[in-house]
Amino acid sequence: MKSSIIVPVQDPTPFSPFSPEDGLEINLARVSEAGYDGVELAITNPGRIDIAKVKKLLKQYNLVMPAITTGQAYGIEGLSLTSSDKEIRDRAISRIKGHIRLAQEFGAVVIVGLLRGRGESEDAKKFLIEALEICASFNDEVRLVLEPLNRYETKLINTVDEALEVLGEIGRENIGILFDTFHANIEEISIGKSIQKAGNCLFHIHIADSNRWAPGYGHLDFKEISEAICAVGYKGFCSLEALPKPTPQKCLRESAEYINKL
Ligand code: LER
Ligand code: MN
Repeated sequence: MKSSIIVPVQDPTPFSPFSPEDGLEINLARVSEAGYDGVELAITNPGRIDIAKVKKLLKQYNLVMPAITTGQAYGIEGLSLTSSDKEIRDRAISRIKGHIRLAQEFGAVVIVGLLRGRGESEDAKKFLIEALEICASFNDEVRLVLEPLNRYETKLINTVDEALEVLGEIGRENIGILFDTFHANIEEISIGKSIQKAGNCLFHIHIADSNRWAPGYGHLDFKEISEAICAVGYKGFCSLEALPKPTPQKCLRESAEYINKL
């Protein structure tokens, strides 16, 4: 299994052992040294990214960028694809288009996690489908991934079944599913069966244990998970998105070993 880890670039995230204040170069050096194959950058505003510099650093540290995380624009700026305010929806769509332009440079998938909002507006699902249609047709060559999130973060798309229903409405090949083991542990009846259902729509994976600590520190069955991932022929990355527990150092190093062994 190819491994990657989330590195925040502009604003902090609780789900990474890294802090943006340390700078991208130092953080990528640490990622590479710990044994990861790739890095998933958490980017609030893609317009402020120096593409040439990121390419140079990835090359220097022998890393690739399989995915871009976008949810900070919701947490920090309140952008949402399903807001009842059309201006906010339009700004969220423009932001995703910026991520798509950036993703094309790196062959990364663009994650639609919390940028879809908490699903509170009555028309949330309709707005989500409209927004994803616009974003997926913006550039056929870039893949988007819709991430089922647990009910305490959003009411909108908690399970693989719900995500597949939305993908069916959109009917485009460049949109698939990001499967996050932490959310699935809360929402799915069977983790293995839900991976099986995602099938060839499985485009990206986030890894954390049941308590969102590094894998191996909770009670998730990663043998079952890795068997299900292999059975659907998934060849992409497993990206660590965990609290920096039990310690940032252990989380960083032991997770790379854990994922690389899967
Ligand atoms: C995003 O990938 C995610 O899993 C969310 O739980 C972040 O809030
Ligand atoms: Mn996730």
